[in-house]
Amino acid sequence: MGEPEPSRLVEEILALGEVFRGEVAPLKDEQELRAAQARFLGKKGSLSELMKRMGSLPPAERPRVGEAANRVKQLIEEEVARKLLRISALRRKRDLERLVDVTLPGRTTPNGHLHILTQVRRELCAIFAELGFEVATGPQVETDFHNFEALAMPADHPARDMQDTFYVGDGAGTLLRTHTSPVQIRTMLTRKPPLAIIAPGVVYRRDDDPTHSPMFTQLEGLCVDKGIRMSDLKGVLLHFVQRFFGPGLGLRFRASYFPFVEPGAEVDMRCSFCHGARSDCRLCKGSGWLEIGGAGMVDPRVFEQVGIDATAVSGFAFGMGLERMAMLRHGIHDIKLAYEGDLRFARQF
Ligand code: 2NL
Repeated sequence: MGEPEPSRLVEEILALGEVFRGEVAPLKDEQELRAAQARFLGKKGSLSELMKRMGSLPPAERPRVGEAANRVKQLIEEEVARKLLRISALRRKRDLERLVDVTLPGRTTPNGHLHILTQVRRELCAIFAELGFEVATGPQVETDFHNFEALAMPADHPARDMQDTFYVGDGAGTLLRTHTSPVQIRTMLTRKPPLAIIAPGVVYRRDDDPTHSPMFTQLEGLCVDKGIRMSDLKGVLLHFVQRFFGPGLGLRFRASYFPFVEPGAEVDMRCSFCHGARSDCRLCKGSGWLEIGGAGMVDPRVFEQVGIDATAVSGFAFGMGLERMAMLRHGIHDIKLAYEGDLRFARQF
């Protein structure tokens, strides 16, 4: 093969411009256009390929070839710029032609809400706050002393058997609290009467059936001062029942036993569903009463354990299950529903 003909090379270079114009004519977007530009002007593009042949031309012929290359390069760049302008103008035109309904509702994020037990706990705290009770909290892992011993339940006491306890570690000393009473014990150890506190919180027992869960929430109350009497207890609980379940509901005490109170009572309220008027009531089963908790006067032995003089002051205490309060108020039949996180349940409250 002889020397390349200079004018042929120049012609081929100049022809590239037309080939490019033909190739990009149908292109509709910027990316394709840039790719085409690279195919012609890139390092391995068609123009570079042609320019390689310039090396074998006599030096005198080279400037013409270089000139042609520059012209084509400029031509291609101008063509790209023109096409880009047209593409963006077209895009803007389509944008403006699009119909936008500004009256459509916006996209909203659904609101969550507090869990039923949180709602009930907060409401009960607010109701007892109206009577001057402060909220006290404490650890869920407790010592045997705070959970049992200080509450007049020594190691051999039969009442311990009713609270099949979750012991932590190797045994006797540490356990998951079976009630929130230890919070009150801790309060009485650090503060002296007059005291009025409520202790809400989760507690643990080896119970598991439709109305009992191994973990549930309790609210206990304690009031210690000079001259506190059983009638104070009844007044406080009556206020609670009427604020939480409805005005006009009555209250009754039935004698009962808790190791840490004397006397002790089961607390019943009038059935909020039938008010004692239906023998076939599904809520109170016709008894006219609903059990809401236990209560009594603090046993002097408890005061002794925390260093309070039982001859100088007296006190009442009570306890109730928050799940039971929620179930009675809303007619929930299975306690497990409150823990399963099923939104169909959660959304009802
Ligand atoms: C129930 C019964 C009760 C208490 C809790 C208490 C606490 C101290 C001293 C004396 Cl520090 N008593 N608490 C008293 C009687 C009953 O709870 O049915 N709870 C769910």
